[in-house]
Amino acid sequence: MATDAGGPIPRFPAGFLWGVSTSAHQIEGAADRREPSVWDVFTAGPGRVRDGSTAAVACDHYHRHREDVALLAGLGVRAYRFSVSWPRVRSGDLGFYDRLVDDLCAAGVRPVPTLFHWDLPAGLDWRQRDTASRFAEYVSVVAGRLGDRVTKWITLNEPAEHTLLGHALGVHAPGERLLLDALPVAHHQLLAHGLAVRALRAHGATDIGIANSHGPTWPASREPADVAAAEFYDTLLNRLFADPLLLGRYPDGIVASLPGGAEADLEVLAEPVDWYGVNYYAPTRIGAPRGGRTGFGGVPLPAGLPFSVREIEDRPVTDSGWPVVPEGLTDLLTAFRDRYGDRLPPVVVTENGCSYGGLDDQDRIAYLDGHIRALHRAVEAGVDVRGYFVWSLLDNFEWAQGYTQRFGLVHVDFETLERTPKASYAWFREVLRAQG
Ligand code: IFM
Repeated sequence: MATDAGGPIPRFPAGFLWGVSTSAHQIEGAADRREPSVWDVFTAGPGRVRDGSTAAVACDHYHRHREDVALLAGLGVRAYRFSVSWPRVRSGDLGFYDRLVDDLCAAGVRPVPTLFHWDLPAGLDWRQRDTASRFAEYVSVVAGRLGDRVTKWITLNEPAEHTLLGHALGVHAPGERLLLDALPVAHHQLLAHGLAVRALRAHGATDIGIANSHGPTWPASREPADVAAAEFYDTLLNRLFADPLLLGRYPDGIVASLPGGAEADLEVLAEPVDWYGVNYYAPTRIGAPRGGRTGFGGVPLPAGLPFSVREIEDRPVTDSGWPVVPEGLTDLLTAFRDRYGDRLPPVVVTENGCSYGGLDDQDRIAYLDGHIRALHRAVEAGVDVRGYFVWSLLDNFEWAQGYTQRFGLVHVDFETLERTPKASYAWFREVLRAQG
């Protein structure tokens, strides 16, 4: 099976960490057993989610986690990246994560919790600096409870998307439309990251990373206006979130839009991490503003931004409309190595995956096969890559797309909650077996 999509996948270095990812809000359900998050508030509003759904039940992982741990064990992954729900911890229910971590350890699957994956407790706000301190306090509570069994930690998931989609464009929770005035939200999350690293270190943690989303930015043409627009976008998506952590400075032109005193925080933001997590899905083609509305991953962009998003033609697209560009992963990682040099710690691909329907999901197999090979080319080019996590174990609540997009290796019937492994699950299991 591992050879279906084009010969055996080349061998990755010994100790390479193979895993799958999920997040709390997208799979747990049991919303009645925790405090509300900004996503509960957001989805209660009309027209926010494509199919009108909410994550109140989702995959009901909260009650079915044993079945899901058995699926992980059957798949043969060494690690499982999930997220801890801050609202659930605030309601006093750390017991759920205790049970999950115990069951994972018993099954020989390493728990890799993400401490924030967009489900901010309702009432907190990333525009407020104080939210970063509240986050560090919560991280300390979680580390105190789980740190005897959890050794690998992720502070934040994709602060770029949470800033852009949630606070600049308003298509994700909390639904703010601040455009470039959303930049303080980015700074406060990065501050939260640095404070969380310190809190985890205080509990003895030695294996800490972040899951940042990155992708190559392709200028629409060589015209200076297109190149300048692409550089601006690249700064927003890539450098804004990597430079402070890895170089201890913000990219040129950003500081003026940040809260006063942001530069004084850089020492905290640059608190060293043990590895750097990259979520990769696709490149973006960017050109000069065209005056009209343009789209961003299916989301209409307001006029007035200093760039426009252009279509990537001649590529297959997934069900979510994202182009399939495996070599973008090789290019991204080699460009990171070139830009950050010795400052770049070992890299882990903390998410990569695609939305396709059906149980015999040959498109997903081809996608994953292509991207794993592209990752191997980055290894051959000298990038120190230590792990790869598929997004996602289960079909789940895909944010503003509701249940219309299926990213899982395992199909979930959202009426009965029955889990059915797809062809891609069997294929990935064989890949893992072949990798030893
Ligand atoms: O489902 C999301 C995940 O929560 C964050 N990264 C991208 C995935 C697919 O859109």
